[in-house]
Amino acid sequence: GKKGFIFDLDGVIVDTAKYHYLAWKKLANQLGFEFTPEQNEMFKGVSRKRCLNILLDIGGIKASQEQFDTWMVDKNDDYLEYIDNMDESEILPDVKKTLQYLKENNIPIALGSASKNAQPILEKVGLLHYFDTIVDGNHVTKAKPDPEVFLIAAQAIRITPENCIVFEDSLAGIQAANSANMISVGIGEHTILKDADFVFKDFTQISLEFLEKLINS
Ligand code: B16
Ligand code: MG
Repeated sequence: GKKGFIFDLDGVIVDTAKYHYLAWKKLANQLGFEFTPEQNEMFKGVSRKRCLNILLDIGGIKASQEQFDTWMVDKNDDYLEYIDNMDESEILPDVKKTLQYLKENNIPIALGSASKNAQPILEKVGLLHYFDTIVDGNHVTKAKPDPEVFLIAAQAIRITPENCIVFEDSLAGIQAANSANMISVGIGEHTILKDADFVFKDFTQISLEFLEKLINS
């Protein structure tokens, strides 16, 4: 059947994890504790609300609903300042080449991200026009590893799940793709993404021949 491609955003298309980290670290420091890059690993692919819950656990802080909401806004305001300075130089290597190849071959392309800031980020780096649909944190009720985000994306591009190929950098995202019955391609470390059907360090390791094989499989 006809194939469709679904891309995660953070860690696959751009490296916004570093900006999430700086914004969470600032909040942690304001609240009087440290937040390390290692701890930030746990935040990848995880919703903003869930991240704040984990952060407050790390700091041993109990928050009222009002404080919680304020800190959510503070963190995002900081993050938006970083995003505002993004440009196409922040697109990860060979991502654009991959999108271009798919576009030239009339393959539907979707975004499947946990981020509520996905659209402005794609606009900033100049990739928005490649995407036939954007499914992000504003459209889903269940977070990865639940397959909801990818199933909605597949439906939007009118491709059956078993004909969708998902690119993901988080284990939860790979699990989501697998339980949606999609082909999962991990971007990152074999040791972390061991459930993926394929794993590559980054898009420079993905050849056009490999994409062609996926398209014709
Ligand atoms: P926002 P992805 C995820 O993006 C990030 O990996 C995760 O660290 C972040 O907390 C989440 O988006 C929510 O982002 O605060 O912008 O709504 O990897 O699913 O593209
Ligand atoms: Mg990601």
